[in-house]
Amino acid sequence: MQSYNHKVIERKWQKEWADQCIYRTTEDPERPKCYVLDMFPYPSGAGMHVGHPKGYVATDIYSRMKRMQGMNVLHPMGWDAFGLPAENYAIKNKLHPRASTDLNIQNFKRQLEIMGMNYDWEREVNTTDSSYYRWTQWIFLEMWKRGLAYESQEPINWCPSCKTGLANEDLEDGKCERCASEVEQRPMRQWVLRITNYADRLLEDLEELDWEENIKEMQRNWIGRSEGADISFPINGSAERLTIYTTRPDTIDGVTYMVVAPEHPVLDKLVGMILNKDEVLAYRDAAKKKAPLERVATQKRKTGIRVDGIEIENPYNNETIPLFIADYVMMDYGTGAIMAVPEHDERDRLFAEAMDIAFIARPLVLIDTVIERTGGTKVRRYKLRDWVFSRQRYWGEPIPLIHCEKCGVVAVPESELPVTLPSVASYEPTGTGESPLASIEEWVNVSCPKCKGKAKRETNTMPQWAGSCWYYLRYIDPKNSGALVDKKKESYWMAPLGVDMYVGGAEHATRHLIYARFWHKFLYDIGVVSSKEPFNKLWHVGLILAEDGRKMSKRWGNVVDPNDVIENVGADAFRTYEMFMGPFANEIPWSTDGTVGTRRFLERVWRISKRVEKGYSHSDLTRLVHKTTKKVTEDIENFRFNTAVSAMMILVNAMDESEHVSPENYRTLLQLLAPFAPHVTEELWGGLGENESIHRSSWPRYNPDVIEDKKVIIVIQIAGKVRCQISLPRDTAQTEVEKKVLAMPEAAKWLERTPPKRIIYVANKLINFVV
Ligand code: ANZ
Ligand code: ZN
Repeated sequence: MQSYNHKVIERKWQKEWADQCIYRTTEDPERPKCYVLDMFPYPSGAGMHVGHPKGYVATDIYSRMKRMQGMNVLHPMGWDAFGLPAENYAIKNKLHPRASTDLNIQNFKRQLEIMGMNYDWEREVNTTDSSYYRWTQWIFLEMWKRGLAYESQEPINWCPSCKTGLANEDLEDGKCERCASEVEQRPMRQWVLRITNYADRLLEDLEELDWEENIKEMQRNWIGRSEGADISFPINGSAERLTIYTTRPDTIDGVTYMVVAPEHPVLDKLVGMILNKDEVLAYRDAAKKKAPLERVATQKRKTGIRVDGIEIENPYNNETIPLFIADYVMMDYGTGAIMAVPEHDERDRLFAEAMDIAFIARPLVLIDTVIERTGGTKVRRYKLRDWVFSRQRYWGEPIPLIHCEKCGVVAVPESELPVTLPSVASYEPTGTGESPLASIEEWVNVSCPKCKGKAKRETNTMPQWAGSCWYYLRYIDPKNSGALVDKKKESYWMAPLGVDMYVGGAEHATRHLIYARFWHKFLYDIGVVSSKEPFNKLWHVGLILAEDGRKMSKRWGNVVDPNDVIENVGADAFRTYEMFMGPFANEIPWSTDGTVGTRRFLERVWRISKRVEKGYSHSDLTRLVHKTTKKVTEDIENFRFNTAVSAMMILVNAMDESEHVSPENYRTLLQLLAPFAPHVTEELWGGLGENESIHRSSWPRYNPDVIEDKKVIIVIQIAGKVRCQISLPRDTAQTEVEKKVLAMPEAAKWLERTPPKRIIYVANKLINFVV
């Protein structure tokens, strides 16, 4: 056999697997299904760096093992390709985003192919294909028909540099997540999805999911459900009352002041009574410009001013208390007003200290007493806001609605979907609140589907998150032109609990993962899907940092290109290294030396193939093979890939030290390693005389008795040659061992003619018949 040449082997097997379609998947009711999914990539112009495929390698390994374990595995890949980066690139380079997107996809796909991934490419989806987004539009319309999509004029987050409205989920510390600009509040016409209708289910159904607790907790906080009370406080000298929301009615006796959000309408009603009106209105104007998250950030010093001339009465103890206006109270949460208890509430304490307001320590009161005495009502509230769903940009799904002068908003008839994106001369955002589509008159002006009168298309587009809300359903039936997904196929792959394994970045915990769960629940309600939740099991992938410990970025010049690594050490060593780096969910710096280490490991596996001989067996090695099988199986199942690789390294050391390696033991090693290093194991497998692909062989089983040392493997030597072996309880008496061996036809046939002269027994290891 030749020496290990990864370039030849990897190219050869990738071609062979593609030619033989070994990863093609179809529904098979005879076999249990396993749906293994990656968060699909956004194909950027820069291509992938070594950090991107870490999750893909993991699911590749997992899905390969599941297939070898006899499951019918669905493991697809596709492209999340609408969105700002492609559009910004188009603006800069005067290239249609369609063209740059297609180029980027080709490049990403090539990169995944040279990694030896086992995707069924027949099922590839692309969110920017009109045959795909036709169904994104269809889902939107179904929501609209049921009142779950509505037009709103509320002030929303506006990014002045991206020139588009944004959802709360698109902000990071009050800044635009894309370009880091300070976001403003701007009243704008928007399409909004009523995700809050699903808040309880989104919260409660988390309990059933097999997700990491920290991700669930991030979702719980994002949804932010609380139980409390609305209590109305009389305003002295006015018929108005101030209603506040509190989660701690029991602290009402300790209230020392009240606060309203700067936007609170009660200020307008009381304006005649306010002595420092100018000051109050100036504060209100200044607060408008601040981003919501900047206002609530606890580390920032709280600001506010007293509203002079207004006195409030505590309905529980009739004490008179002052009113403040402060921007740490948000208009869009609760009632936009609070009772402040500096003794018990950290935010109130900070504000009271800054404003020199007294603290008072009073005992807590029973909640029911408070409710009764103040006439309050118990309520439940959420932090989750409805999803601002329209963008004033070009590269997104057109919202399939028409504005008619007579009929109002009318849906594009289903038969006319998809509403395709027209070509425009300029992709530049207009900044007017309309997308560039508004300038294409022949596209915008249509006749109303209802009255045939003059009408105009909606020119806003959908946000980047739209296409990723349901793509996992399209993989199931990617070419269906009559339905989003065939009912039978859907229930085969999704019932009862949805996708079996889902892997991606933790940055999606409160965006994609909440949006997709919302859409899925909606599709469940209208009978399109059969599981209540889309993703039963979730693993988040830890970042790979650059060798210098920083994030990999063009800006730092520390990006490692997987193509270079694969060129040098091969895809198998690359994949194995990414899994060996450390615990899967941890953030770990890249090491090029590390890839050389896993390459050496594979070279040793290769060299051992030359010492594989029939007729020799080694009971200690066999026991280790059983132990390793158990460990690798359990480790892959639980995403402990690093310890799976170390276990195989220990086994390879032992094989290296052993004079001979039996074909059975070597075979098992190759099978355990096959998901990690699919090419080299396939090559060596062929060397053992196997004709079928190793990736279609059955996953090795282990004997628990052998592992637990309850049983031992005794090698049987006859006339100086190892003939076979037997597994027996540890410390079986010699006479018993002899009896058992003589009862074995494979042993007896060698002893029939020449009975043994002498029998040498090495306890628990070997029995030697000298003839
Ligand atoms: C009095 C009190 C005493 C409160 C105490 C808390 C603790 P969470 O807990 O985050 O769900 N609050 C109510 N509306 C608000 C608004 N629009 N902007 C800012 N803060 C607001 O929020 C509920 C608590 O946050 C409420 O209960 C209220 O303060 C404050 F020891 O009332 B609490
Ligand atoms: Zn921006």
